[in-house]
Amino acid sequence: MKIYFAGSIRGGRKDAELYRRVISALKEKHQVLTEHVGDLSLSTVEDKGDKAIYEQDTTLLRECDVVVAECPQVSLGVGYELAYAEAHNKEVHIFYRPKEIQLSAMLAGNEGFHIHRYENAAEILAQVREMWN
Ligand code: 6IA
Repeated sequence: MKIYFAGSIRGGRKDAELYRRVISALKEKHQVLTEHVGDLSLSTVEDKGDKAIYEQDTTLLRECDVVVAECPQVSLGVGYELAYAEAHNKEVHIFYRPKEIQLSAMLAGNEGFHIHRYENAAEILAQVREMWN
């Protein structure tokens, strides 16, 4: 399966290490199209140009089979990607920590999205492996 992993970039990188671990778990059995989201060395300022990023990511979103989003903080880009995925009839899975954030009603209220709650890294890694391995 081709998986598009979405996670906050300009919205904040505090969970980048967790993204890296989730991506690594998904890669045990599948192809992850967006490994850069978990790359701790990437700068959020010096990048390759916004137009190129938009073109690349929307192409990958059309190409993927499933979208997996980790939502520890508010990210306009992730919200946009989820709506784009829905418009292209992709299966969408959203993971978040209810003790730390209130998920937007525009995501939580969408019955087409699969919403998963977790508390810590071990829990999300177990959920991901159970679902896709
Ligand atoms: O609004 P945000 O920047 O938090 O949006 C994050 C989402 O937009 C991610 O799920 C990515 O798929 C996409 N995105 C945002 N910036 C980039 C980007 N910048 N490269 C690829 N996708 C992006 C280049 C370097 C970056 C990894 C630091």
